[in-house]
Amino acid sequence: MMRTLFVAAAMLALLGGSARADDGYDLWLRYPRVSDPALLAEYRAAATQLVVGGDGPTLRAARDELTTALTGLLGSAPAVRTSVTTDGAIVIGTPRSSALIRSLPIAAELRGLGREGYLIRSVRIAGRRAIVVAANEEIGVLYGTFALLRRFQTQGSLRDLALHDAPKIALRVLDHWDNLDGSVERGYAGRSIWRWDSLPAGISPRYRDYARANASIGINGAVLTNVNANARVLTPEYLDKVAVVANVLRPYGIRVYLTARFSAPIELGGLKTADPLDPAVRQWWKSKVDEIYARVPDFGGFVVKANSEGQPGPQDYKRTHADGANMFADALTSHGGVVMWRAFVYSNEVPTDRVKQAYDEFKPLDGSFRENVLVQVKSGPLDFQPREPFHPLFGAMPKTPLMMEFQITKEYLGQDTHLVYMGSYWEEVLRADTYAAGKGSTVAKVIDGTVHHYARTGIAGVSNIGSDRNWTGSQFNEANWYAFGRLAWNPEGSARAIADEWIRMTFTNSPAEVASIRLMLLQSREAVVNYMTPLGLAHIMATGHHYGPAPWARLARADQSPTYYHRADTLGVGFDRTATGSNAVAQYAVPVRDRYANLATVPDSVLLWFHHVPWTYKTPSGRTVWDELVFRYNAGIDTVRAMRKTWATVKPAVDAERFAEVAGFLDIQEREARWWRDAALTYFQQFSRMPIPATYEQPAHPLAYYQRITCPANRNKPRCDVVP
Ligand code: BDP
Repeated sequence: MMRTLFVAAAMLALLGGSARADDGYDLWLRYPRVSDPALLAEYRAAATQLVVGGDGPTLRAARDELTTALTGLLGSAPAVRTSVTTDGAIVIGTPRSSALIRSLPIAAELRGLGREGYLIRSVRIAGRRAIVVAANEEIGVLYGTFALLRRFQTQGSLRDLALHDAPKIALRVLDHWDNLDGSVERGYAGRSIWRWDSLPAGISPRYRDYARANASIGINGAVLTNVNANARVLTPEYLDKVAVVANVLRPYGIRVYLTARFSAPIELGGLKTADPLDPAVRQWWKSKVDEIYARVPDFGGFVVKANSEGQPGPQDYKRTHADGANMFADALTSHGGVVMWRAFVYSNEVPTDRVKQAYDEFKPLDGSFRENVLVQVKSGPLDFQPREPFHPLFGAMPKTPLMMEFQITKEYLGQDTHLVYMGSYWEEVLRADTYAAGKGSTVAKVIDGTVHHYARTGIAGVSNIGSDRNWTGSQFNEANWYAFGRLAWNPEGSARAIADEWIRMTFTNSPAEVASIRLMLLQSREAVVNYMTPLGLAHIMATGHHYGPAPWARLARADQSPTYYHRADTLGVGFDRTATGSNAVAQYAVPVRDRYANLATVPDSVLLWFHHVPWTYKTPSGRTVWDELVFRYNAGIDTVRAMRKTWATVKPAVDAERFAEVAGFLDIQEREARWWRDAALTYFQQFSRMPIPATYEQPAHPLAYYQRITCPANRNKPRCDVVP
């Protein structure tokens, strides 16, 4: 009996697909067979035929995806027909591509959905039951197709469907920090997916799968190259390669963008200057842009990092960021291209708090940018720390479209190995209230254009994608790619709901396991904040690779030094950014400013970001700052331990390969969380001179031990040598 049961269970697992071996390559587009028999029967009945009205490349992509997906989910593909002949048809198309779609009473609803929106409706066509996926343009149909598939994948009901949706942000792009030599700056998932050496002849099958994954979450732009740009990508040789990539991505609604190196007119054009007001320079860029559009007619435009971290820029010629951005804008405008001009600028020669510099430079330029410029602002004013307050530029530039820059690749949050769900992070930033136009002026509403009526809107995510089989360096990092796309589509979306979708599509629909994995995801962000930088600490990571703790580091440049950021001394800890200090807090609108500036109202999550307080200062919990630090570091570890336990419980529902990888990484995460705690606490204890209460684990080693641990400078996989 036992044996029969076991065999039956094994067979079921095989047939059901829920536990098949998997390396993560398929992301959330796995399409395993629906295991619940009743649901399977219902879904099969709803998908007997596929009627595709039209034959454009994007509609073909939708058809192919439906065929692949339904074959996987239901066991066989629906018959492709030109008209509805039985119950259970899925009909896709646009009013232009399909007379059938034109004949349906959906014109009014479609009108409000724009170029990329879609509707999904249960209808009767000549008396037969059908589901219609319709949109104004083919790309909307593709997005609608993925939305319908999401229903199947998450085991939602297909009855009486009446859905419609459209993106709230126009430009939803991934920024690849990929170099032409195949390396990836801050990439932890192997090499670049762009195989420049084999292009243009060699087209990796990955390009199409990348495009499918992006289209499934609504990403419509890809910046192929690093912000620390190499002018070579603008040479004819490379533009031919770029054109081939663009051709593969185009049917999936993805436009290609490039980073423009400001000094390219000198490096490639042989000019003596790159002054943005020099007519020869302007002409050079104009011709270059024309050359690009001749190969890539829907080229998106440029992303520019200028006068930041040693990159050339307009200030080299005593011109402003606006002069620089406008030069590119003028070259691009007749083609419909845009400039994404980055606001990530700081200089150690400017004797002011680094977090103030972007605002100081850009705020006065509000109103002086061309219509096709977006200023791209990082989520926080420093640099993608585990937690920062939102960037004060959001809400401060009513006349300049600001776009969000999130970092998916987790440079400062455990990179490939630590499980950290960024959905929670981004939700926190997007929901923060800037008060720019009164209460409710959230960051989400600033970047979606509601608050200042921006004519253009955009959001960028610094990609975590590489050549690894699982694309992103770990199974759970895939969730961050997914969450970025979903929040880019709707910045008011819920991180929790997005987590649920991802889990159901990526791991299992079984409610208990969905709940367990969701718990892990939703706990993970606060955990990493706790074990790395609690209470508003920031930038105490090791220098260079930013992996692991080094609060003791003091570099030649103060503005890159951990000691500059935490300011620990025997009197206390934290960076005074109130009026008695750098006064960075004054960059926020009232009442945000007052809330942060006042010790009585500042949330303890950003206490040490804004205030320098004595070690004995009482936090809202009643504990001193020192005791609270001890408490938080330990709480972070406890959460990781709990995540490990939870993961162990989902073993039966997850294939062995992915289960083992995640379990292995959680083990590393726990060890490294302890490393973080012990290194940080032994270091800060020199100043606080207060004990770690005996109820807590005590650091295993003296401070000097932690200071000796090194990681490879170019850390892209190998582990740091001795992690206790
Ligand atoms: C920092 C990274 C660096 C990037 C820079 C940027 O450490 O590699 O070049 O940001 O965004 O986070 O330009």
